[in-house]
Amino acid sequence: MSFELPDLPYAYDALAPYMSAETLEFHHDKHHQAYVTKGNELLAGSGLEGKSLEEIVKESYGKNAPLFNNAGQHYNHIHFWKWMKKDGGGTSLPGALASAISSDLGGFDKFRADFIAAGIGQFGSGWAWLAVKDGKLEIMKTPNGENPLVHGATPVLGCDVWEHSYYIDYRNARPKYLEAFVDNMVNWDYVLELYEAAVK
Ligand code: MN3
Repeated sequence: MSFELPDLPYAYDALAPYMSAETLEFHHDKHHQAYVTKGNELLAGSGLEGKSLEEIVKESYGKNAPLFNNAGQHYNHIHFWKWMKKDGGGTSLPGALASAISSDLGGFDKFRADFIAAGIGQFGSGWAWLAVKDGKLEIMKTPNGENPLVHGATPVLGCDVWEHSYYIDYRNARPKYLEAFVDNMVNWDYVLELYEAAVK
């Protein structure tokens, strides 16, 4: 399948003041579009043209770095837009998710602290993740376009910590951006949807 840029699931200014329209215009229209355009160029002739995006990500990992970087980032960003919503975040989680976070990760406060620490601790560009591995939730971090799929896990929430995701709104204050992501932007209903699909 060839890659296609999805529309944002909300208006460009929907996440302000936590993520500005200017950030979303650059991040979605320029950065994500570039992964799509470059990914399609690299997909042609790679032998993976007929595969799903998830298969392309997993099968190019460690074998075709240029294709992997762009396909991985395409996958990550498709979900990233859906992992946020207007008036999202905070502690009102759907029950099944709250109880899994409680049993697997020691409760919401510990999840929040560990997820933010993963994003702060990712040196340079990358992602902080909540993923399901062997039926349990785990916090992970990965560099560049990598994601939990290539580590035998299923991502259910990810925060882009590339500077292009926060520099316009937060300058170098990555911790403040991560706090705003968890407290004011996460779309917990979408996280639950992916969690339920991953554990069934
Ligand atoms: Mn990005």
